[in-house]
Amino acid sequence: MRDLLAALSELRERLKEIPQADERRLQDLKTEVLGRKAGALTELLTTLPQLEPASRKAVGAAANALKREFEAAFEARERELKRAPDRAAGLDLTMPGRAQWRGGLHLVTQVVDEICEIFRELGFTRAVGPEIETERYNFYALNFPRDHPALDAQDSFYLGEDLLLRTHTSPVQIRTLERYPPPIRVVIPGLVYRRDPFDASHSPVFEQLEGLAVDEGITFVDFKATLAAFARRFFTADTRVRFRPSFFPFTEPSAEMDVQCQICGGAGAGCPTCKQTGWMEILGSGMVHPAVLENCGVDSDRYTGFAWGMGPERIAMSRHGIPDIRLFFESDVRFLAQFAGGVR
Ligand code: 2U9
Repeated sequence: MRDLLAALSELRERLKEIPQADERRLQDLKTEVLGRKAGALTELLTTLPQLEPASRKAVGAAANALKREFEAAFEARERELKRAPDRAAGLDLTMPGRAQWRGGLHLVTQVVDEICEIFRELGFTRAVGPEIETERYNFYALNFPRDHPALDAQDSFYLGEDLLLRTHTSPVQIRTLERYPPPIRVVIPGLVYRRDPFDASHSPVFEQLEGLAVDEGITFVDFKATLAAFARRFFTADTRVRFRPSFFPFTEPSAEMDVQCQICGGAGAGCPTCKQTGWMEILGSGMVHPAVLENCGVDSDRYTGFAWGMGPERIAMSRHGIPDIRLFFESDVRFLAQFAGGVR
């Protein structure tokens, strides 16, 4: 009995070696103490049945407790040794991971997709076209006079005598009219380029979204009702709209459409977003000029149509009260992440 207790306290001394043991020593120690055949503690436990019942219980409990202590100490040291190479390399793999940034859609892309989806429900197809154009597609087919200032190299990015970066997406409508017979209903999103300054309200490259409907019997009422329906779906169902007369070479008559200011709700007073008017201009539009239809080989006695153009950056700015267009092009994640949409 006394021998057994002495053996136990001797083993307790061995326990102190574990935290310092290297990998090899740890394995040896484990075999010496817990080994199934000749482990000291295992052997000690096998002698228990020979003890008289009174001391068997006390020694057994002490031996089992010591066994658990050994097991826990071995496990802890084994875990530590496994981590040692990571620690040496300056890594701590037990640290919690950083949240993954999965990326998201740019606010302007989200607005473009949303607008296209509304027009899809109204029967419009999405189309795209080249960013490098000829003067015919970018200007002349659209009824621009030869001396229009937009044709000047000061206003547009020319790449050669008759090649330029498109200044609007309208050439894609021309290509559509040339290629497909009416009825036509298309929306065309895309980047356009102008020699504008890069300031709070201008950028030399920006997104545009234009639309075109051409068919027999299309009237001014179809035009106003379609664009008003769009505004009420994109903003709110009770949004008020108004049309003001305007001028574009490719539409006659032409109009600009305003919606009630989304920031002040139309009140105007003290609102910087609508400059206190209570209204925000969101698009330019009109009935397609007969000369444009004829330039594309479409019979303007038989067919009429309407067209419009809008700037998704400006629409996003008016919806969210964003004060500076440059924020869309600077790739500052702190700004963009506020609007991070789903992954496409
Ligand atoms: C064809 C016939 C007609 C497209 C139109 C506008 C009016 C317009 C601007 C709004 C802000 C461009 O993004 S913006 O700078 N656009 O005001 N665009 S009508 O009319 C067309 C286009 C093609 C064949």
